[in-house]
Amino acid sequence: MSLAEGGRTARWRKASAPPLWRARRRRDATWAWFRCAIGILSRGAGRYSVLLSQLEDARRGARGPTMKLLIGNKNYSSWSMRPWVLLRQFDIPFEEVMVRFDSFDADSAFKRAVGAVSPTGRVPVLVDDDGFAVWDSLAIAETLAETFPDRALWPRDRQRRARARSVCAEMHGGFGALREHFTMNIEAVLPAVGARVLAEQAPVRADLARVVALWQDALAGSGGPFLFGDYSIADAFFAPVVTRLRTYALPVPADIAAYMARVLASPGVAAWIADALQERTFVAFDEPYRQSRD
Ligand SMILES: N[C@@H](CCC(=O)N[C@@H](CS)C(=O)NCC(=O)O)C(=O)O
Repeated sequence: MSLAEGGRTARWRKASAPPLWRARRRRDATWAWFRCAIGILSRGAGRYSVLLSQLEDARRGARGPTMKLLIGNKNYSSWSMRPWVLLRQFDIPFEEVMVRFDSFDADSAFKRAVGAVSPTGRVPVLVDDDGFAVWDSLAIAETLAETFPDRALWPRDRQRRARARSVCAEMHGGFGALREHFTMNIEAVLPAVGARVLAEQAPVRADLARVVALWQDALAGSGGPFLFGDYSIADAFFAPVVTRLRTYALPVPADIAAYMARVLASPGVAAWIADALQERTFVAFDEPYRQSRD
């Protein structure tokens, strides 16, 4: 049988099919067209939303990055580091406004500048395109995640996202002994201070053990390379802890040393560290043993 004959046969079958079959075939065909149209439309919508976000980026770029982030000295300001590395890591355009640390007295230049945009008088502060200010690192991270939903600043998976939020909140409200005894000082190398504090301070040892356990659990659960798989707010939140462990040469297991190396090499953190090393100011009350940074 030739192809032409085959075609005719098929047409004939279709024409002479009983009315019920014809109705079913019509319904199936309509349904298939409907599904196809939905598929095309939803793929189109996906592309459309990507296009929209690209246009939004272009619009921001064309007008210049107007979203501002007020930060402190990069060598010392661990809370400022978190949203800054997040913005850089996720390629979100912003303008950095550095307000240098001083005495923090009520009438100091720092307090006057930061107090003009935030009632807390502390950095970081995010000031959006309309001049609306958001203070506190965790609130800023949440705001950025909400403003840029296409970037997955939090993990996409619901449970991983919940865990990431838990550990960020834990970092934000805890690890007091580690933070008090090992203030962030990116360019310093202080292994003797690290060893002494670790030997003398049980709460610091407890904080260190908890950080290591937390990172190991997260990495085991996600498989890495970052705490919850891809880089997320959680990694930005622990980035200043990574620099502290390095500054004070605290002992960590090999898998944690490898995670720290990945964080230090990530573009946002690497850029922050490079800038911190360029700074020539030092904060006397953070480093009473020092006269200058030269
Ligand atoms: N909970 C705040 C803490 C902010 C904070 O303490 N920032 C320090 C600089 S790292 C600050 O502005 N200190 C000024 C002061 O203590 O008066 C956050 O997460 O952003």
